[in-house]
Amino acid sequence: LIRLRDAGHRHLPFDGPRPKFGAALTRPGTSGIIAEYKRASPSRGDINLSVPPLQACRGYAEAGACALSILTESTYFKGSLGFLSEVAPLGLPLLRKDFIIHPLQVEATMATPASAILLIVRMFDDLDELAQLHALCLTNGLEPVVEVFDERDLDRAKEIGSTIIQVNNRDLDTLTTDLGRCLDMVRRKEDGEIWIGASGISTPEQVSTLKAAGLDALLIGTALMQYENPGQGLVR
Ligand code: IGP
Repeated sequence: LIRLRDAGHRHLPFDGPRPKFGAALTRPGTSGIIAEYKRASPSRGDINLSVPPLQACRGYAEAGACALSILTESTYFKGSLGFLSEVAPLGLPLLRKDFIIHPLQVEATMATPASAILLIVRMFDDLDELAQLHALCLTNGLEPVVEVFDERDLDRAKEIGSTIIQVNNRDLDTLTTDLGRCLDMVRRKEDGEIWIGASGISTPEQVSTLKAAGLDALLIGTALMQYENPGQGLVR
């Protein structure tokens, strides 16, 4: 059971700028790289607990990342909602990465400078619940990024009208990654959709292959966070 850590109190919405996330991924000349701040993960344990969010993300920004993904989940990823405000001064669009299942979590996200929020199709048995959260994000001006793992997830994402689709290459049971998942699924990309490939990406060759296959943007975490200064892992 996922505790609603954010749900304890009411929040005032953040009223500063929320740069557009989807637009940043498709703007002409963009690197199309979403760099992730992830201190730990279930598959890797501790990855980098020493680099503070602002230092890591400043490096990402300087190396040309077009957006940032920030793990805010505390138990498995050692994240924090506060990281979003820490890195907001960099001016890049921020994606809140967490396990979102309840409207109060969307409300809590509105109190942060996040532009986008991850909704994982697998977390919902009831498609209506996902559709309602998706709609709630849109009404609040938060861009929902809908994560799919297989064809059935993708059917469901399309059914609710998702326009930003993230394919997770990681098998949630074995925690292994297979880039073939992105390559297969992107064949179902339609006009008006923005597609993100995520997990297990670590080389410039993989980036080129995935982009050539039609993915608009690629999300990279572990391969960058392994560096003492994670921005070093991104070559302009
Ligand atoms: C990043 P990697 O292999 O580059 O560290 O993967 C990202 O895809 C991964 O953190 C992720 C994730 C998630 C984390 C994808 N979907 C959902 C938490 C919840």
